[in-house]
Amino acid sequence: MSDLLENGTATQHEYNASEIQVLEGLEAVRKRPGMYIGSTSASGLHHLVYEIVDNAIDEALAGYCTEISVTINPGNSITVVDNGRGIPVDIQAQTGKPALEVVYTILHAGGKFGGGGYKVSGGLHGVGASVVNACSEWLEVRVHKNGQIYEMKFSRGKVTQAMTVIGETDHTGTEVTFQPDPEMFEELEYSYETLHRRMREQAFLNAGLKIIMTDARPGQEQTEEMCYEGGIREFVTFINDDRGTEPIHPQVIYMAGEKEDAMAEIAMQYTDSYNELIVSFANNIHTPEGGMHEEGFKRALTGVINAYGKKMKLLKDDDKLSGDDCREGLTCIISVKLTEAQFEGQTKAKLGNSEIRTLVSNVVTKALMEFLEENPSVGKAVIEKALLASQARAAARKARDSVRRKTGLESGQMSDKLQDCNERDPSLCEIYIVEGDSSAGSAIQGRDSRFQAILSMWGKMLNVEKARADKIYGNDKLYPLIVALGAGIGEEFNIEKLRYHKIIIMADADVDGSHIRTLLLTFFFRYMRPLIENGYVYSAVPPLYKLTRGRTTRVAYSDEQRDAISAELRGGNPNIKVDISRFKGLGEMDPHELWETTMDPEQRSLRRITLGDAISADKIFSVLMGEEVEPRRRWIEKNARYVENLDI
Ligand code: 1YM
Repeated sequence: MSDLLENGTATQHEYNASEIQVLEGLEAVRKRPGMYIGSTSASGLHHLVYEIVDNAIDEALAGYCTEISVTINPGNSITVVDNGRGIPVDIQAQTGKPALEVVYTILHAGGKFGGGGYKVSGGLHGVGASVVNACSEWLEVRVHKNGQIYEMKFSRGKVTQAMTVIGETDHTGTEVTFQPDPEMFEELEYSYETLHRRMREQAFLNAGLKIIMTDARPGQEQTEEMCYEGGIREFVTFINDDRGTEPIHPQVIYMAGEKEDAMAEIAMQYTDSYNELIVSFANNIHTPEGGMHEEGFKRALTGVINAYGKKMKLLKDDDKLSGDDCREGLTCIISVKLTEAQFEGQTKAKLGNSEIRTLVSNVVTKALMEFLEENPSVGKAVIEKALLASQARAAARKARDSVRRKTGLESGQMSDKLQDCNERDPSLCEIYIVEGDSSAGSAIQGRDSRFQAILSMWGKMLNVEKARADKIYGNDKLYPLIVALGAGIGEEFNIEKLRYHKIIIMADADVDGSHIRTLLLTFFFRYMRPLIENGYVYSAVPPLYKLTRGRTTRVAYSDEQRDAISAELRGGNPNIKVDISRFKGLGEMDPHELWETTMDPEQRSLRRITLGDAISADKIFSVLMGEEVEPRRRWIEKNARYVENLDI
């Protein structure tokens, strides 16, 4: 085997196990795409774009590329262009093929390829390019290099046009266009929103890099140029603006440092919100499950705030601010770059490198103390805010204790809103959270009471955004839910005590349903986050249509499925009448229907809620329920068609 160097020459090195992959070729990708791009649904489809863009961003990190453009073309092909050096086109000694061809046709393990590159780049040197090629009906690359334009074409991973010089050029760069393979993907339509959000995030993370996002599909034409000289500082300002939270000090605090081949940068600002928002990245990859960089940050923050408070006599000797107190209202971006990032956790979205904890902690300890000492008015505001949070937490504890005494939380007395199941092993138990008494009635009759419990929620739920923890504990809507789950709440939450390992939100497929889902997710996200992190929260998927032909009845969960089933029931005979009716709501289904379509483990479909879902819910919630009028107005205008009936 050989490593390809920047100039296209090859060096010998020992064959090792990680390169066995190379031998599998791209057929492996086509056989099991999920292993390489996660899924073949919308998320996998968008992942293709990120793989190509990542190569361009690596080139920017290496210091050679300043501009990247991403275009959704009519027909949902994608074009990505960068102004870097251009992928090497030299003939590789070992294979006798141009490097360009090797990059696009050979599946290679990360890091093994390419000698150059920035020390702390994603470090993958185009590993994704061949995967994208394998997943594309067709893919074309044009490289501007050495004054010439080289072109090469592929279909489903195979070369259809060898590398050809098609003209001359006065600049360098790479241009890739691909059409995702309809044989592989269930979803073929790109979402401008999704790509735009990701590109904006990348523009914030790579200060000064210009990213141009364009939708060229007829009727949807739009383009946006994104370039943030301030990098993650501007990211913090943007988030606070977007959420409508008001900063309590004018400037964003920025800290950065590096050690050996790792670097860390942190931008933070306190706001008047009661919630913290820490968003972390490793090598520009979002790490929603946190990890060592977040740990290092939190540890240092708590240490510095307490030490500063004591030093400035803003805290008494026996005052001690907890981590949560120190983070209330904080918006923070942490971005680290390192050579060999280890991703762990359920969704490989948690950073495991422990050396990063020390780096981040050292950077924050030093820089934050300096900042606060130079800006005593900010220091004072931060300590006062944390003290208030601490007092609220004490009040919450009191409220919780009193609730416990009054209502027997300790004795585990369940509310009459819960119809429990017989089984006691949590791993076998499910709880359906149902809105409204009529749906709850059907669910109670339709369920399998051996392992399915039903909790009915009713009326308007508490606005979690506007309430501190002390109000949450005593709330009569949330209380039955807290008791039923049995694991406590907030700092005291103990997943070991959880009584059900499937918590299923069953709400209608309409605006009100999505409202209650958003409320519940936000509550779980803020007060019972391990539920989501452990993958215990689900959303039931009720059917949308009922199709009847004679005595045959079927249900459909989407418009496409409705059309397919309707055709199937007609059996190619257009004269046969199939009756199609729309389910208006769960409350309308009889218990038997509800069991068959939505609750029977053999037939139902459940959607597992991810941390990402919860974060989006939290965001929607903050915007809709927060104090600020302007972001709410903007959000409603943008999403008007979804929120017609939403009661805010
Ligand atoms: C629109 C997608 O792929 N740009 C790109 C890729 C590479 C280079 C430059 C590059 C890298 C190196 C040297 C190096 C890649 N090169 C390779 C490999 N844009 C896009 N721009 N010269 C150019 O890493 O040393 C893989 S990707 F391996 F051939 F060097």
